[in-house]
Amino acid sequence: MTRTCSLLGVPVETGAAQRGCTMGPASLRTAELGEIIAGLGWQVSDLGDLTVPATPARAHDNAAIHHLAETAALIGALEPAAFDAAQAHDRAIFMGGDHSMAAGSIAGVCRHAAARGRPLFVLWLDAHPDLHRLSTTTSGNLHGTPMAYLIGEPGFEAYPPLAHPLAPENICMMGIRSVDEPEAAHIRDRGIEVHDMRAIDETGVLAPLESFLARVRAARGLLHLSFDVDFLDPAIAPGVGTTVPGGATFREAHLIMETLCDSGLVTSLDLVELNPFLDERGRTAKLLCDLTASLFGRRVLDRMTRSF
Ligand code: 6HN
Ligand code: MN
Ligand code: MN
Ligand code: MN
Repeated sequence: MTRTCSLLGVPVETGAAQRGCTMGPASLRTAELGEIIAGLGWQVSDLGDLTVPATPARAHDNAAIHHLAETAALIGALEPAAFDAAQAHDRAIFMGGDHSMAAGSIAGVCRHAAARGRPLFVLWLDAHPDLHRLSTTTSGNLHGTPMAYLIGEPGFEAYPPLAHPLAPENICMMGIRSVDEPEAAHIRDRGIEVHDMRAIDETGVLAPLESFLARVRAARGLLHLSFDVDFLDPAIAPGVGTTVPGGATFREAHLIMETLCDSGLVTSLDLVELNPFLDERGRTAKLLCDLTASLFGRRVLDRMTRSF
């Protein structure tokens, strides 16, 4: 039976310091994300772009915060759209947009998992843990906060109430190499599994990934992948506003996607932080499409040039 996949664009940039992420979904469509997945035998439905209602500005005690009302409205609009997309398709893709959107996409997918009576697990590929509370962010960029909201940290009254918090023990973070002190405290207190770049240098990506996937499988969990472009080394993925040196290589990233494909566990994913304004001739968008193709079943041998 043909498997189904949805694409939903979430053109937002209000959570980031720099503008440009609103063009992310358009860039992924130009790089033919949908056509590539369809070519791998999936039935693809492009649901278009999410529209977020306009809201009056809202202040916070933390004066660094900007675009609070817009972010709350984004979460409110995306949570039900993500729930519906996950309910209706075998795999749902959310095309960002900056990473603040994960507060809405993962909240919706959490509710979907709960409706199926299954626990949700999240593989978080990012240079950053995005674990700030609204009270601890000093940049005020709300893409640094979705994970803290999702695990039910206090102080998020300005965001929509969260019906199904994500269990911190169901999170695995890889690629981390830029952590602010309040975020490090949450990682320790909440016991979040983090494989930072030093750990990946030491063990490679496969051993920690396979042990996480074994946990997901044993719990009969659904798996959401949240892929932040800055997980990748900036030398291969320049189209992002928050580059941090020392990121994952081309092969580390493909090996993760190929292993996830073999596991059959991924039911939804975010592709976030692509900033086409900073990209070079679409190469970051094309790389994201190529990595997604590995997740959807493209094999190394299929990538070979067919000239005999
Ligand atoms: N992202 N920790 C930094 C901040 O501003 O709070 C960086 C956040 C980056 C967020 O890359 O999705
Ligand atoms: Mn992020
Ligand atoms: Mn990041
Ligand atoms: Mn910060």
